[in-house]
Amino acid sequence: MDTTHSSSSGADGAGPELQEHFEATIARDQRVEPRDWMPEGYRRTLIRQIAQHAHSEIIGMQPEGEWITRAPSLRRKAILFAKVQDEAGHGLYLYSAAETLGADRADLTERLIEGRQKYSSIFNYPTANFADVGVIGWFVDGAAICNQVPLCRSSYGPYARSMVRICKEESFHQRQGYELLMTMMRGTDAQRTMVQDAVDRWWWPSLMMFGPPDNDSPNSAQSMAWKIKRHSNDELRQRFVDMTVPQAERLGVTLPDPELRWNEERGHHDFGTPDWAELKRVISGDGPCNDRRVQRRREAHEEGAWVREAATAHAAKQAAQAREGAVA
Ligand code: BYC
Repeated sequence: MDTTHSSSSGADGAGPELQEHFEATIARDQRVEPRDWMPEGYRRTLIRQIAQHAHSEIIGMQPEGEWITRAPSLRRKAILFAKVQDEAGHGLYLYSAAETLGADRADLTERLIEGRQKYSSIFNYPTANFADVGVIGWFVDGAAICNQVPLCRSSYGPYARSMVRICKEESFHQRQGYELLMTMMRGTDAQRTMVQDAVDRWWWPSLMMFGPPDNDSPNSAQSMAWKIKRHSNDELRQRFVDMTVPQAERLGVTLPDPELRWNEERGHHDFGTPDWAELKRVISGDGPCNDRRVQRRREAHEEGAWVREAATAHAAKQAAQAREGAVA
């Protein structure tokens, strides 16, 4: 059967054999690859999620990046530099994965800086002190691991494969954050206070990273049926809470939720309800740092125009030389 497909075709009106082949691929837990026929909704959903994910990695460089010049030692500076660079790399793998679906990277960037495409709510909060760098590593990268390890089994091949390396790097990021906090907790009272303050500010926004509750998540059912997502938002949020509570005890900090307790019957921790109105506000552009983050991204894009122009001119020159060489 011909499952080859160009990005301009793929209307859902394709023959039943193509539809059946796609559904059988999903049912057998096999991968859908770029040249396979796929329903237009599947393609659109993937571009939406992968682009948002890529944008999150790139915008996510900012809150921590602001601390590179202020890191307290050369060692901390080198670690932070490496982490922020990794995030740039993650963004690039993800934009490449989106391109295999026919998306244009320049167009995705335009959508981000014009506010037409989303990125993770978590990066719209400020980083007030150096402990925030540790807490982002521990909570935000920890949440990213919970969310993204299952995406290594996502049904779309290029997305799943990009997740494998990203998750390995996120594990390193989480550990560096936790190690930084361990060091601060062994320090002075003032350092311990900084850590607890950062934990208090980042806990609830971190829980919101997993998205709205399942009963208010319009995309989950279809994305799970297509095996793009493997678990619901609430399942992953629960997994994150269960993973983080013992780590907090070990570290010696208190998670700011009076309702947090072990539920023997469920075999999970019960926890309070995040402020879903706050999540909606932040997603719709009204968080503490939304304007600043997008403005910075816009400036970086404009400042980088000469690099893109130079690279394009260089590629054109190389291509012309190759053509001349082929003729000679
Ligand atoms: N923030 O139906 P739902 C990182 C949107 S990068 C903003 O549940 P879905 C890192 C959602 O897009 C972390 N928007 O959606 C980087 C949808 O809007 P549209 C990023 C959110 O897609 C640097 C609407 O709300 N991770 O780890 O089924 C340094 C309804 O939601 C959020 C990823 O992108 C949010 N928190 O599920 C350190 C992972 N939540 O498009 C670390 C991949 C929801 O319908 N993405 N929305 O207008 C996913 O797993 C899923 O897309 C989500 C949402 C779980 C996030």
